[in-house]
Amino acid sequence: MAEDQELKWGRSTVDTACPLDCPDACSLEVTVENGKVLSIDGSHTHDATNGYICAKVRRFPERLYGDARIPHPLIRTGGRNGAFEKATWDDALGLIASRMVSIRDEWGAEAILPFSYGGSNGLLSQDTTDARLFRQFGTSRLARNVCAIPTSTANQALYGKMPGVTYQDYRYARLIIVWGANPSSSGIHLVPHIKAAQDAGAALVVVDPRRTNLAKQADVHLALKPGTDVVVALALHRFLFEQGLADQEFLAEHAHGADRLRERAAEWTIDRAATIAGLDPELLHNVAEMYADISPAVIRCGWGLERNRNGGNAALAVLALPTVAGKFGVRGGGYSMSNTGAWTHTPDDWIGVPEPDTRLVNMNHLGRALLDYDDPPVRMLFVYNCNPAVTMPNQNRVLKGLAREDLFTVVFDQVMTDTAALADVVLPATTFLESYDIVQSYGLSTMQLAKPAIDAVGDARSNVEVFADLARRLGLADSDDHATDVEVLLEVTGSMPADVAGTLMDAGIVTDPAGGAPVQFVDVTPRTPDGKVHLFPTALEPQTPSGLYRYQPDPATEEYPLSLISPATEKTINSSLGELRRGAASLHMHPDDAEPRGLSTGDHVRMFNGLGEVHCPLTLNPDMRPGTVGLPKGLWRMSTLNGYTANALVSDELTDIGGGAVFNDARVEVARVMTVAFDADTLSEMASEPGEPVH
Ligand SMILES: Nc1nc2c(c(=O)[nH]1)N[C@H]1C(S)=C(S)[C@@H](COP(=O)(O)OP(=O)(O)OC[C@H]3O[C@@H](n4cnc5c(=O)[nH]c(N)nc54)[C@H](O)[C@@H]3O)O[C@H]1N2
Ligand SMILES: Nc1nc2c(c(=O)[nH]1)N[C@H]1C(S)=C(S)[C@@H](COP(=O)(O)OP(=O)(O)OC[C@H]3O[C@@H](n4cnc5c(=O)[nH]c(N)nc54)[C@H](O)[C@@H]3O)O[C@H]1N2
Ligand code: SF4
Ligand SMILES: [Mo]
Repeated sequence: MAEDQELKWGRSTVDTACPLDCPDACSLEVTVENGKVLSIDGSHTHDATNGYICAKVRRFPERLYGDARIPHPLIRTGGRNGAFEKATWDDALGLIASRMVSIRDEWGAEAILPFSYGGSNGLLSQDTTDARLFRQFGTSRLARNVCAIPTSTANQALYGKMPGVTYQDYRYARLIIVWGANPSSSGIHLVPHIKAAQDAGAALVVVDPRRTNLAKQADVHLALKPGTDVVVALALHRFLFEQGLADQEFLAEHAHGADRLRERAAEWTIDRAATIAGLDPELLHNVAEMYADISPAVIRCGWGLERNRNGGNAALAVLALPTVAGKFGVRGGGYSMSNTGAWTHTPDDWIGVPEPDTRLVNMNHLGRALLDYDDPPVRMLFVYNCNPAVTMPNQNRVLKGLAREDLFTVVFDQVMTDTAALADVVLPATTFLESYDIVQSYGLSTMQLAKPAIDAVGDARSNVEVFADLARRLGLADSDDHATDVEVLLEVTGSMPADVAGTLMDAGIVTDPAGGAPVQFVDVTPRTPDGKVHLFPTALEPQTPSGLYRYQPDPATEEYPLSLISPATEKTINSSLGELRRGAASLHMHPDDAEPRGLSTGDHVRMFNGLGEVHCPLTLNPDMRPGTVGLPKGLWRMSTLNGYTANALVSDELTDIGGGAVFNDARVEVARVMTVAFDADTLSEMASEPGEPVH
């Protein structure tokens, strides 16, 4: 038997990395037997992974070989409601190319809207051959604003995205504030380091409307009303300034704008902020004292606090705290947010085609773009690395747009998502186990090489190869160069500093230039033009209708009094792996909200507002904040009882700063449809979220 056949027909392990949209970017050991993936587990290549991974990625073989996997290209025949027919790649890409040309000729190339987000978050599967193709063709551009825009705009404005405190350094902190993040679900490798710090005597504060697992173990849980973080953080600023506890020396040396921040904070006494946020003023006062007194103190700023009308100002006010309190300069002190600013390379280094000045569409406005935009109207939507039918705001608008007879929709995905089910052409994509990628962590400091463990399943092809093929068909590619994963891998690594690329290719992992565990203001400093912290980033003020550090009141009405939040769940990563969910997901509600509505666990309820309604089972959960209900993010349409997800209730208004989505700003009412008797299994599955995890 030839050597490669022996490999294919024996058992082997492959070292690779997880590129899903998760801050941890685990290093993986994949066991392959007879050409099929048998199991996936964590390896020790990446210290932070420490040999274990989440349960959902251990289940990834069920996606690889599951019924939802798209085996080959599909073309719909017979109009919007016609059936899919099996097609060859040649037929499918030929059809797409000819439609792109005819749409451009009739409407202009801006009538084509490419639509993508995280998918596999790797450097190869987005912003390589795809960007080159769409830029050259002159399509509309997409502002990828669905996530992390308010927080990253704040982090950029204040600190130029200075690299943050790494997970392993949490053990040096004496005070940890986990603010709007739920790492027990959304970045599990931070949790043991928080526990280690607590074991060594550190205090833990959690700021979250839900009593998460970490909140249960915290010294103080600030169970604030969603959307009120800005006033809570401003009250801490006011306390620091008014009590003479602000670090004036540090401010004078390293920051601008402290006076203007102080002015805006002046109205937020502890009492007033506590009233708005629905908190016990004494608890808030305790946290203010703890933060002033205890060092090293670190704030883990998550993404839960940005997804509302005040999200950008909330992120600004929270991230400004370590500057005002002077918490930098020691290991375990400062903040952690996203580490994307740590590298020197950007996709523009390898795309090689300048971005045209074509129409820019905010992805949160997909429904509006499909229904309302003219000049030109959107005639073709090309979706990849994304599942907008369930993940974007104002789901009814999005679904109505996708139902347009005169829209030509291409969906390129691994599985038959809710968006793919509405497409005209469906293309099968490889997963990270079938192609190369480069995995750059946004929570930690590493970049890793993801290698194929198996051949592509069915007819699946990688993004790199499909967009390169399409470009050739459109006469855009100069030659056959840059058409395979390996060629593009070399091109991307060729744009990086030689030592970075060399270590990545040789060792499979490389640490960012900040060195992996930087002490803020010692090893790294703000990457703003003058190296200072800009506490009052005036350039943002004109783009912020409410003004910087200003609070916009709660949008609740008598008709829709409850806040709906939809946080990450350990069962899926966004909607990826949602096909593996058993049964309907359940709405979680505090018993105090259920009682006056006459609701109990197991009821089939309808949750509604002016935008839409969702039917699902109900679970009473005392860990929810009264007045706030929760349904997990990332549900597929089959996971509720009427085929709509939380996004049917979420408006496509934008955040105060950055144009982000307001997923946690929905206000709703809930009523019973009927009482259903669930079996014990289903009830225990329902009880496990969005309350808490199973690790
Ligand atoms: N298992 C799993 N992991 C994931 C993901 C996933 O879907 N599943 N998604 C990934 C992605 S794309 C992202 S962006 C990150 C997100 O990860 P996180 O930053 O953890 O964000 P969320 O899960 O949206 O919300 C975190 C917490 O914020 C709380 N929250 C909601 N509204 C507010 C508010 O107004 N203020 C405050 N202080 N808290 C609030 C929620 O109750 C929740 O516990 O996770 C990544 N990791
Ligand atoms: N209600 C509510 N909605 C939310 C949120 C919330 O908090 N609440 N959170 C939001 C957040 S934080 C985010 S980041 C967005 C994410 O929303 P999306 O960007 O839509 O992310 P996914 O749902 O994971 O969809 C990614 C798709 O890409 C596919 N894919 C993966 N790898 C590849 C590849 O290599 N090639 C191709 N062609 N396809 C691939 C996957 O199979 C999957 O179907 O959702 C947002 N939606
Ligand atoms: S999803 Fe996150 S925790 Fe799970 S394997 Fe991937 S990087 Fe690790
Ligand atoms: Mo996200």
